[in-house]
Amino acid sequence: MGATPPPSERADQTACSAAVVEETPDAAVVANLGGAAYHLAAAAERPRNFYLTGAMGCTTPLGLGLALAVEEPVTVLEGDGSLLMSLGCLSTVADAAPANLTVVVMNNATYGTTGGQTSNAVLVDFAAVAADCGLASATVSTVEGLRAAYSEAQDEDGPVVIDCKVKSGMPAEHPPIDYAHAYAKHRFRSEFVE
Ligand SMILES: Cc1ncc(C[n+]2csc(CCOP(=O)(O)OP(=O)(O)O)c2C)c(N)n1
Repeated sequence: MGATPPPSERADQTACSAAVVEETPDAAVVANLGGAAYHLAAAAERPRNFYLTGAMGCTTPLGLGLALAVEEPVTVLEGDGSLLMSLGCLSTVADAAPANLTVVVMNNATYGTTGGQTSNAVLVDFAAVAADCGLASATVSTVEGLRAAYSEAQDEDGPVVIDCKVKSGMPAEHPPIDYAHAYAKHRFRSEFVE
C-alpha cells in the first residue's frame, strides 16, 4: 500500500513544478488538466508547456507519444487520479522505453480540481507499480527530494516514474492559460518542428 504522509509532510506543488523547469529548461512539459496545469503556469509559463484540457487519463499517454517523436527531454506532470484512470499505460511506457521521458506524479491523493474528493491513490504505491512494470522509480515528499530524483532521472537510460507527494490546493494565482485548441497545438508544436 502507498505511504500517505500528512499534509505537513508533503511538498508544495508550485515549487515542485518550478524545480522541474529549472533542472530541465529545454524540456517539453505536459501537464495534467486542472491543478497540475495551474501550478505549472504559476511556476513557469512557457511555450514548451502543454496544458491538457478535459482529457483526464491521457497525460502520460500523450507524453509517451511525444517522447517517442522528439529528442528533447519530455516530462509529464501527472495527477494521481488521472494516472489511476489509465494505470496500464505504465506497462506501455516500459515497453516503448523512451529514455527522454520522466513522469512525475503530482500525488495529492485527491481529485483536487473537482473539489478534493479522496482518490484511491491512498491504496496504491505508484513507484512499486512502475517498478513492477520494469521502470526505474522513486517516491519523494519534498522539493529537494524531487529535485534530486528528477536530476538523476535525466541520466537514466530509460523512462523514470517519480511519485511526488504534494499538498492539495490550487496556486493563489497563475498567468492566464489560453486553451484554444488550434493555438495551444501550434504554440507547442512549433517549439519542436520548423
Ligand atoms: C474522463 C474524465 N472524467 C472526469 C473528469 C472531471 N475531472 C476533471 S479534473 C478531475 C480530477 C483530476 O484529479 P487528479 O488527476 O488527481 O488531479 P488533481 O485535480 O488532483 O490535480 C476530474 C475528476 C474528466 N475531465 N475526464
